Amino acid sequence: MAKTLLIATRNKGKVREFERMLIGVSFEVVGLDDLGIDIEVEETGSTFEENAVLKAKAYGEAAGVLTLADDSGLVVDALGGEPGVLSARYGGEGLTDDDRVQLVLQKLNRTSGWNRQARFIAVLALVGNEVPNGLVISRGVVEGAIAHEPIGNNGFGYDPIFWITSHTKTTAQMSAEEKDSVSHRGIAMQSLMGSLTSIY
Ligand code: ITT
Repeated sequence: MAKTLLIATRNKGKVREFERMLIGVSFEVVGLDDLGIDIEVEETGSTFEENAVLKAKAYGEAAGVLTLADDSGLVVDALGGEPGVLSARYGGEGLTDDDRVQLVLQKLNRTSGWNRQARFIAVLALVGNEVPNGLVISRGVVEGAIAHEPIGNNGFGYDPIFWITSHTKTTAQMSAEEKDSVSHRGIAMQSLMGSLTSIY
């Protein structure tokens, strides 16, 4: 019987990306709702690593199965690294993804093209008895710049303003396959694949 792998995130955009990146692996991939896990894990860490491990351990303990968690975000140099680990909550809890995109654009409205460098960072934590020492962490980074306006309808979160110069488009203009091949989450996932395939 296939081993169960829990994707421990409530972010639907991330779920979509993980599901498609895990096509072909011999796991039964499930989400938090499939296992009826309704705990909320507070992201109290100050780094992506701390928060990814916190989420993987808490959800993994609740589920009792192999668990993969992601902590990720947008780091903008001209904003001193903001939104960073606060990316999902930037500007306050009540905002939508579009509101947060507008907030970043507004904060950068006096910042010229050269100074709009940014990166997406993802840290993945895989937790389970099957994992050597119980925990594997992987990190992926993609460099880009903040566009002057939102462009494209694919993806989620800050994708409409994340411009990848080498591809002359935002990650919201990329197909699923294209984003996975360049993205922070795609890169982190590639380096985790070895650990995953050695388990099943
Ligand atoms: P979980 O904790 O349940 O996984 P979350 O959305 O709260 O969901 P994070 O704390 O890791 O997750 O926040 C990540 C935020 O960073 C996310 O909500 C987006 O705003 C942004 N982000 C991360 N990866 C992104 C991507 O590939 N494209 C666009 N925005 C992204």
